[in-house]
Parts: sequence; structure tokens; C-alpha cells
Amino acid sequence: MTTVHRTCPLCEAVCGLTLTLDEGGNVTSVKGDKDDPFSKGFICPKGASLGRLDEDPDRLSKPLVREGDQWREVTWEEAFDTVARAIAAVKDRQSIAVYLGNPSAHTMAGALYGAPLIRALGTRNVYSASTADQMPKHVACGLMFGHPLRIPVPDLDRTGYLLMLGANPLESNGSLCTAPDFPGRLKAIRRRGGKVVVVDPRRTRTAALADEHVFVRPGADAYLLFGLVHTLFAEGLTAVSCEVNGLEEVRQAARHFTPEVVARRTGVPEETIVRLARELAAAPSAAVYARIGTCTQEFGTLAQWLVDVLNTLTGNLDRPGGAMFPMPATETPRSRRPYTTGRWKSRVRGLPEANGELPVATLADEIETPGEGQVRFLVTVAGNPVLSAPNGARLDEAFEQLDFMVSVDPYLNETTRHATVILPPPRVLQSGHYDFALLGFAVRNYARYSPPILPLDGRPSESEIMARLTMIASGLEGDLDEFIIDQTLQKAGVELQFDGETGAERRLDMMLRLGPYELSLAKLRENPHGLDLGPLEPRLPGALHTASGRVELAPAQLLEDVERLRERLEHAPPEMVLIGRRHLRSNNSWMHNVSTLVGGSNRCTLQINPADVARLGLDGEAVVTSATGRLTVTLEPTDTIMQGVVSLPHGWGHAGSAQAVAAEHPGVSANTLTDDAAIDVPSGNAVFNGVPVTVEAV
Ligand SMILES: Nc1nc2c(c(=O)[nH]1)N[C@H]1C(S)=C(S)[C@@H](COP(=O)(O)OP(=O)(O)OC[C@H]3O[C@@H](n4cnc5c(=O)[nH]c(N)nc54)[C@H](O)[C@@H]3O)O[C@H]1N2
Ligand SMILES: Nc1nc2c(c(=O)[nH]1)N[C@H]1C(S)=C(S)[C@@H](COP(=O)(O)OP(=O)(O)OC[C@H]3O[C@@H](n4cnc5c(=O)[nH]c(N)nc54)[C@H](O)[C@@H]3O)O[C@H]1N2
Ligand code: SF4
Ligand SMILES: [Mo]
Repeated sequence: MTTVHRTCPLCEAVCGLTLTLDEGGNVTSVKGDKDDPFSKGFICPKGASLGRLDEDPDRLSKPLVREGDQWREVTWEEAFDTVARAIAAVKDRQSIAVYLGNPSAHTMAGALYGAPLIRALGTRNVYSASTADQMPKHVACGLMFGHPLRIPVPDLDRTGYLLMLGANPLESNGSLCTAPDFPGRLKAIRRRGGKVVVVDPRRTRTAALADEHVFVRPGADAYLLFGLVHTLFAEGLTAVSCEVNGLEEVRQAARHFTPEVVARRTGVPEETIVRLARELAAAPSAAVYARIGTCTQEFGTLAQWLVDVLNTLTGNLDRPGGAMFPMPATETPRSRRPYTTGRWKSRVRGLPEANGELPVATLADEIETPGEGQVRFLVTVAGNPVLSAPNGARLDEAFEQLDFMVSVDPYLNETTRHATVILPPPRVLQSGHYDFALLGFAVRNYARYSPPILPLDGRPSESEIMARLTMIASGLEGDLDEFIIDQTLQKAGVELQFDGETGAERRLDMMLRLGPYELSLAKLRENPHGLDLGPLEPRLPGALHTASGRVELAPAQLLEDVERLRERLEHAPPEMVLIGRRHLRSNNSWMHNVSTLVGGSNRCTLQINPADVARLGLDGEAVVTSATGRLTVTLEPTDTIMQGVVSLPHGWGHAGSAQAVAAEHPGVSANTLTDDAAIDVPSGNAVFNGVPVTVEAV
């Protein structure tokens, strides 16, 4: 028996785990690591199943090549050669598209090799789960603070008041707010006399834990937030404490959105809007935090912008207990080029790029529409867009038309079944882990490295797979990591040697040593439970990357989109709309193959208010129809959801996947109903919440 410690890679909470392994390397127990200074022993059911997930017999151990509908196991050399021949035959690099999925934000391979791979492919057809998720936050923060990763997080451990919209951390364990034991941190706010308010069309477990739950009509958060901004100005409650541009423009923009006007659209009573604004202003410290429910909607960027407008107007931006900017250990100096979007546009729909990406909502258009630059070749890494992208059923068909597809993924699933070659990364326990992305959103500054526990047994690490693909795409020879290290040192004007058994470890060592705490890989290895680097500290104005050096409260692009918001007020909202939800024992599309995680309350059901069940004469099942598709669903009547709103979790609809357990609980895909024609305009983000639907008896 051996005991090892490592970070859980399964969600954004980065909990420390303590695992015991038997002689064969099998996981015999998983517990929370009590000595981790950040997670302090917290664990959730997914973390506790890490061994089961990692030892899933359906995970691929060898590369697969597809010939017609037959799969053949091949050697790694044959697999890479097949990819190399296919890339060599590509005449127009724009015909290659790449899609990076959610786990690539959790792996070292995704963080270190995603960008080099994209550069080497030389295409602008770059897509990721970000445009099905948080792109509105990147765009809003890019425009306000000058860099899309300059994202403030609620200072959970010190705040006196938390206004939380469209987030359900009791199920999700938090997002763009890395906070192990999020539930405990929420309870602590109340214990120290603070207040938690949750705004959600459903009375979630998070809402039940809060002091107050406010029902809101899906997609109406930007109106609600504008109502709060309006009230702060109208009552003279603003207390801006940093240098800003655009205060008067924000006041003007908010003029129209009186609590009375927005109450009708949001379903939130006028008195509640006024009271919430007063409470925010009066709290000793307060943070507004809004997540996926407010991003994946028609006015996602406006909602995310208004969140930080409120944090700024109430003097809570960059102050303890407010919304603060973390200082991760691998932060590198950032360019002072002003942030813009739309440097290029998508070929078919003319949608603007954001952060160098095009909206995943237009990937099917780019594959299906003939002409110069038509996508014929696809690279997917850690993604399952057939289930996760809007109108996934259309993508499923579009992928059939591709000339070649290569997927880096441990499973043969709904997406990778279309691939020509599947390159499976090794097991979690065979992989080193450092949370490059997520530690930049942590509510305490913290660092932890988990070295691989089990040997690779001749298969390449995911980093090596990605480096190899990058070299194939670039046509160059040599060591990618050494090349990147040389380039970085030249830029920084320093000479250093780095420590580490792999290129990925040496690059981590480099980033740590060039980072703000001058840490090193060796130092992290000496602290296997992680290093606490202290509470968040004020970082303004230094952390700003705007041309003016000030917070830009009223970016022109967003003021322009306010016009769209105003116009939409004239239209009557749809009678019935669809939203999503998450379950504690699920994770997007790929954890339904662990029997301890599926079943019970983790099922693919349509939550619907009993009043709607009665009004529509439904019983047991119903047919849900949207602009793009139709599904027969099992009903789950519950008064925790607003009337006129139904909720279906995403990531289900398992078909054609070699996942035996998942196949027994297939469910249906919510993204058959979501419409790829609808996007949040400034960010191109998909719209999953507030989708107009009709619900009828079977
Ligand atoms: N209707 C609706 N749709 C949604 C959402 C919603 O709320 N409602 N949420 C959206 C959000 S927030 C997101 S992030 C996206 C997610 O969208 P995707 O990232 O496209 O989908 P996932 O289901 O996370 O698929 C992850 C894939 O990565 C593979 N994988 C797991 N671990 C690893 C690994 O270590 N390495 C590699 N290479 N592969 C790995 C899995 O087998 C799986 O194929 O879905 C979006 N879709
Ligand atoms: N257990 C589990 N954990 C996960 C995941 C998972 O699938 N399962 N996925 C991971 C990923 S990829 C992400 S991005 C994060 C997301 O983390 P969260 O943002 O916390 O996501 P959800 O739990 O889906 O909570 C979103 C809430 O928004 C509400 N909502 C829907 N529409 C609206 C609206 O228009 N307005 C408002 N105000 N609320 C609305 C929904 O009812 C839901 O309760 O979770 C991560 N963690
Ligand atoms: S909360 Fe997230 S990081 Fe923590 S154990 Fe659960 S899945 Fe892992
Ligand atoms: Mo996500």
C-alpha cells in the first residue's frame, strides 16, 4: 500500500486528495487531504470516485484508427504517421479547424501546448468550449480591465454580502471562482453576520442555503443588474474608489432601466430591486458574482459587464471582501496592447473573433458551407461538442462530412466516433498536474504541483501527444519545450537552467521562477500538500492593461449592445423557455460511465412547475420542441422552478459511444433543442438559457 497526495483534476475547486494505492497501482481509497492549506480536507462525490473513473475499463489504452465503421488499434508511430500524412496533404490551412474542450483547461497539456498547436496549425478556425461557457466574462473584463484574463473574483472569505446570479456552487463547486469547499465558505459568510442572496429561476440547493432567493426570468439578468445600477445613481449611493473612465456614460445608459421597467421583464418586484441596491451599497463589503446561468444567454456580455460595474460603483472592486484580482504563481507580464475583438470574422456568418476564437455556434456552418476556407479537417482535444455545443445534432451530421479528424481523448464517444484517429491520453495518475488556468481565479493565492504517481509504461503523456502534434503541424524538427524556453528567456533577457523530468515540468519550473513569488518546481515538490500564498491583495491600478491605465466602465462596444437590450424590451418574452442545470455527481458529458455517479437524483429529467403540468395537461412524459429540434423527455414536476420555465441538464443523449455504463443511462441531449443561430452578440457565446420551447403531451 502507498499513500499519495494530489490535486483533483475534475472541477475548478482544485481540492487536495489523499489516495491509497495497492501494489498493482489500483486506487483503494480517496479522501480529502486534510493538510492542504486551501481545501483542508474537503472532497465531493466526484473526487471520491477518481479511482473508479481513472480505472474505467472503457478508457482507451491504445490509439485507434477508423476504416469505415471498423476501429483498429495501432501503434503510436502508426497513429502519428497517419496524422502527419493527412496534414501534409492539406493545401489550405484554413480548412483545418481545432476545438479545445473543457478538460483542456484542467490539464497541463492543454495549458502548455494548446496555443502552440493552434499556432502551428496556422488556422483561424479555432473553437473551444469557451464560447459555450465564459466568453462573455473574458470580453467584458478585456474591455474594462484591458486583458481577458484580468477577471475579478468574489473575496468569499472576507465578504459581508454576496449577490450571486446564475451560479449553483453546491452542485458545481464553483466556476471562475476557485474555492474548494464553496458550500462551507458560503455558510461562513452567514456565520460572521453577512448575507448571501441568490438570483436563479430555480430554487437550487445554493438558494436554499442562502439568506434570500430571488426568482428571475431566464435571460433577464442584464435588466435586473441595470435596475440595480439605476437605483445606485438615482439614490446617490455610488462610491467609486478607483480611477475610472465612463461613469457618466454608465449613468446615461442606465437611465432607461428603472426598477419599474425592469421589474416587468425580470419578474423581480420593484421593491426587491431597490432594496438589493441599497443593501449592496450599505454592506461593509460586498461582491456581485455571476456565472454560467448569466453567461450562456442572449445578453451574457452585458450581464457580466454590469456585474463589475456594480462592484466598481459600490467601491468594492479591488478591496478586501469585494471583487479582487488574484495573483497566481505563474503570472507572466502581459502585453499592453489594448484588448479588442473582431480582428477577423468567421467566413460564413461574419461573426467576430474573440480571444482568437470563433464561436462554436458557427462550427457547423463552416463545415457545411462550400467555398474557399471550408473546414474539411478537424482536431479535437478534450471535447465532446456533439453533446455540448448548441444544435449538437447538426454538428453530429456535419462531422460525418469531414475528410479527416483527429481527437485527443480517452474515450470513444459521441464526438470521437467521427474521428479518423483517436489518440488517448494516459490515466490521471500517470499525469503531472498543475492548475495553470484555475489558480488565476482562486479566492486565495495558492500553488500546488502533483507529479505523476504511476509510470507511463511506454505510452506518451498528453503533453507529449500535444507536442508531437504541434511539431507535425509545424513541419519543424527538434524539442518544442526547449524552443519555447529559449524564446521566453530571450524575451525576459535572463539566463537560467530549469529543473524537471519532462519538458512540461521544466516549463512549469520556468514559469514559477519568473513568476511573482519566485517559486520553483523544487519548492512545490517540497510542499506536496500545496503552498498558501496568502489572501488576495489589492492590485489596482498596476493590474490594469487598458490604454488609459484606468478602469473603462463604459466600453463603446458594450454601450452599442445596450441598444439591443432596449429594443428587446419591446418584444413580449416567450411563454415557455428552457434552461440548463448541473448535478453534483455529473460533469458535462463524460462522467456518466461511473456507476456510483449515475442514477438516483442524477438523471436526465425535465424539471417543470406543477402548475404548468396541470395547465398543459401533461403526465409522465412530454414532447419539447424548439426552433432546432424535438425531444421526448421524462418530467420531474417540482415547485422549485418558476412557472414558464423548464430545465434539462446537458451532457446526456449517449449514443454511439463505447461507454457501457453511460449506454444504460442514455438520457437525451439538451443541445438538440438549443439553437446555434442564437448568440450573445459581443462575445459570440452560445445561448443555452432562455431558449423558446413548447411543451406538449406525448
Ligand atoms: N445546454 C447546455 N450545454 C452546455 C452547457 C450548459 O450549461 N447547457 N455548458 C457548457 C459548458 S460550461 C462547457 S465547459 C461545455 C463543455 O463542452 P466540452 O468540453 O466539449 O464537453 P465535455 O463534456 O466536457 O467533454 C470533455 C471531453 O474530454 C474528454 N476528456 C476527459 N478528460 C480528459 C483528459 O484528461 N484529456 C483529454 N484529452 N480529454 C479528456 C472526455 O472524454 C470528453 O470527450 O459544455 C457546454 N454545453
Ligand atoms: N457537478 C458538476 N460540477 C461542475 C460541472 C458539472 O457538469 N457538474 N461543470 C463544470 C463547468 S464546465 C462549469 S462552467 C461550472 C458551472 O458552474 P455554475 O455556474 O455554478 O453552474 P450551474 O450549476 O449550472 O448553475 C447555473 C445556475 O444558473 C441558473 N440559471 C439558468 N438560467 C439562468 C438565467 O437566465 N439567469 C440566472 N440568474 N440564472 C440562471 C440555473 O438554474 C443554475 O442553477 O461547473 C463546473 N462544475
Ligand atoms: S469539488 Fe471538484 S476538485 Fe473537489 S473533489 Fe469534487 S470534483 Fe474534485
Ligand atoms: Mo464550463
